[in-house]
Amino acid sequence: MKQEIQQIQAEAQADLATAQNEKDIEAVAVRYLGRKGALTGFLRNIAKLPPEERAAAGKQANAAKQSLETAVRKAREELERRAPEKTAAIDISLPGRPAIPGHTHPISQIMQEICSILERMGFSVAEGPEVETDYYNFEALNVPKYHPARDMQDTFYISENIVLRTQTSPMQIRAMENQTPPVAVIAPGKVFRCDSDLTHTPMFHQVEGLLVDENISFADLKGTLTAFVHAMFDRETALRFRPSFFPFTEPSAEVDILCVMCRGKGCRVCGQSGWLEILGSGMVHPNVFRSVGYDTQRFTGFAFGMGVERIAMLKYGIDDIRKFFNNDMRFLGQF
Ligand code: 2U9
Repeated sequence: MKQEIQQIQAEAQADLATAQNEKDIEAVAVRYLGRKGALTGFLRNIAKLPPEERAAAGKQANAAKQSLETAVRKAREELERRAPEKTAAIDISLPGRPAIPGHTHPISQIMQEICSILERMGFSVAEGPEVETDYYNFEALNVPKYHPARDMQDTFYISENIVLRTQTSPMQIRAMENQTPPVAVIAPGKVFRCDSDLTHTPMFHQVEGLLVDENISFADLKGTLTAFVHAMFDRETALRFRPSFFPFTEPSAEVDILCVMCRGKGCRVCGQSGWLEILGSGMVHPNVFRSVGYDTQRFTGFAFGMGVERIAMLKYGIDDIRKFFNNDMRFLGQF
């Protein structure tokens, strides 16, 4: 497999080295990177490999793809440098290119949609800084220093006590510090984690929700999230709550929805399980209430958090999170 990728890569480089003109370079790009290209075909077949080989094969094939894309771009630039008049023959009688009007980025669109559903349910939007103190990002959320749960989120440290926020929860801690229950806030925004692959980028977006009042129960959490999922996807989308662990909630649950692609039959997108994980949730841990001085005998609350890119990927059937951030107008223009 490794050899196969190396061989494809070597052949592509050799073809590129002999390319004389724009047409030759284009032919190499199509032969290896096009829809029916050798590398594309290889990437498509990765799903058929045994599960333990997929990650390594995917990583290597993607690296080969990126390096070939760079080589093709460089070859074009080199050609343009050597013979600009050949690649850029200008016909001044041609009409100008139409200006493409910009539009809201798909991630912002989804984030606005999530927020507008939750705002209609009565939540207000909280705001706060992207650079946070260790206290607001971790301590106040029941994640003390050296707690093993810190390993769940690879943190970018600015200094010993200053971090790039790894979740949007600090905004909700501040909201609780500034008001007494009932509290119903959502916290949308950028978060940062040292992580990068097909489904993770070092910066991504979250929307978290928090409801605190007297007599709030897990049933309220289930009802709210069910209504949210039905509005975000459709009323046929079933939910499943799986027990989980987060330091800031107890009990905690991860929420799956019936696969939007196969509706539970099992497909590539849901890894044949029929379900897709879309968010985490739980009842707010009493230690979190203690940090903000709330009476833990009187008040209970639920919280939930979701990754916006993940929701967008599921909604639009996108397999690589990085597509959202490459600024390729052919991709972004579709939304
Ligand atoms: C307060 C107290 C508790 C927010 C929560 C999750 C569970 C969760 C993940 C979803 C995907 C992060 O982006 S992700 O990797 N989030 O699973 N978030 S409960 O809990 C809070 C928030 C605020 C004061």
